[in-house]
Amino acid sequence: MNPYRDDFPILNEQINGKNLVYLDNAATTQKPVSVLQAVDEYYHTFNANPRRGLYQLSVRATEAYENARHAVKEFIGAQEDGEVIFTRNATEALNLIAYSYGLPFLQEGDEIALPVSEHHSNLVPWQMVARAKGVKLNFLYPDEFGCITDAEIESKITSKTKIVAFAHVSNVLGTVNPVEKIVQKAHRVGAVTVLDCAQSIPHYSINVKSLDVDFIAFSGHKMLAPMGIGVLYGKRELLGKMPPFLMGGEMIEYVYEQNSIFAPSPQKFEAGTQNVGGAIGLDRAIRYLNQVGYETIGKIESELTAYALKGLGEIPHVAVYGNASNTQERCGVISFNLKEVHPHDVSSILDLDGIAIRAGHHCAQPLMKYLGVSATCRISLSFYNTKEDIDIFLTSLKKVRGWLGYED
Ligand code: ALA
Repeated sequence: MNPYRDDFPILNEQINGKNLVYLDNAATTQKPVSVLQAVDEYYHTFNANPRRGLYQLSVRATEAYENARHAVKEFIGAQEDGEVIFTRNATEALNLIAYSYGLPFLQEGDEIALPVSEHHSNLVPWQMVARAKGVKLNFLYPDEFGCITDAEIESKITSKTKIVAFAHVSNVLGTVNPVEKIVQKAHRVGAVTVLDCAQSIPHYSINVKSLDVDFIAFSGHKMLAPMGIGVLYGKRELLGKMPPFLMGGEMIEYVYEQNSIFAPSPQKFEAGTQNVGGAIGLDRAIRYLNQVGYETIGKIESELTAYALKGLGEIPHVAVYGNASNTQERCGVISFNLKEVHPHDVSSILDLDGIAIRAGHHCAQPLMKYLGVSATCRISLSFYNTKEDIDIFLTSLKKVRGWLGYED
């Protein structure tokens, strides 16, 4: 039995009279009791607006918020706390880079290189920069396994490239992109790198120094923390020269009638009241992940991924996208289709058995077009899933075509 399941009370819920089988962890993860309790304790006992009050409660809230920043700094191996900016989510972090780095520092004729497999959150903000500045988006296309090849890296990242924005792990195919090779090439041509870690940070230990990335973005809610808290990491020298993204309270040194002097990072990028409860939840989620350990997480998830891929491979009429044969490093995010059945129907029918999967374009429409489909079904695994979860899912999936009247 998986020893972590008891930490996640939601896994005992019943859906349609069946035990919940939660296989949509790439959309959001469930939360352990320790995270729920930490957030609860904050709101029950020391909720106050941080940085503003000169009284006990506000001081405690400020301390907890800044401790959370320090915990993130340690977790990702940043150089200093000021390189960690709290945002609402990865999307907001990526928008911050687009508005505060892309708009001021890119010029007409420059290029932004990015894989066609990017989530819309790491594509649409760059389209905005491209339109505003006359910049070209240069796409890297994956091979049949969903991987970015050396040839693509060499030919698409050029002396014109000023930003290379890419996901560490694809939210559709589970592919792990070759971060080191991409970062090396980007830096050789003088481009900055933006790594979307939203899908990788729940599964891999991330060290910004050894990866040598310039920016990373991730969301708390995909790594056991609450929704509404995310992180932007940026190298100190880059953050230092970037203008603020949002203007308002607490991001200033001094405000005159006609202009303002901005505070240094991270305050410069954190206008308005911040999500202290979310930051505390993230701090606790980091502690939980560290307790389980990435080695254990990797071991459980690789076994489950191999098991699920094998099971899917044995079901007639199932087509798995990307690295179906499990021959290359990958995460437990698996996209597939069932012949002649729309993914929404698959998802709705599985829901009758209490099984939660995602169906649709997964906010990656250019990739869907590249794959020649409009939508896929997707399961995504976490270390708290079990082989039993996968067995229940496979058994239910086998029934779908029959349920719709197909004879085989
Ligand atoms: N980005 C999340 C997903 O891929 C919502 O499901």
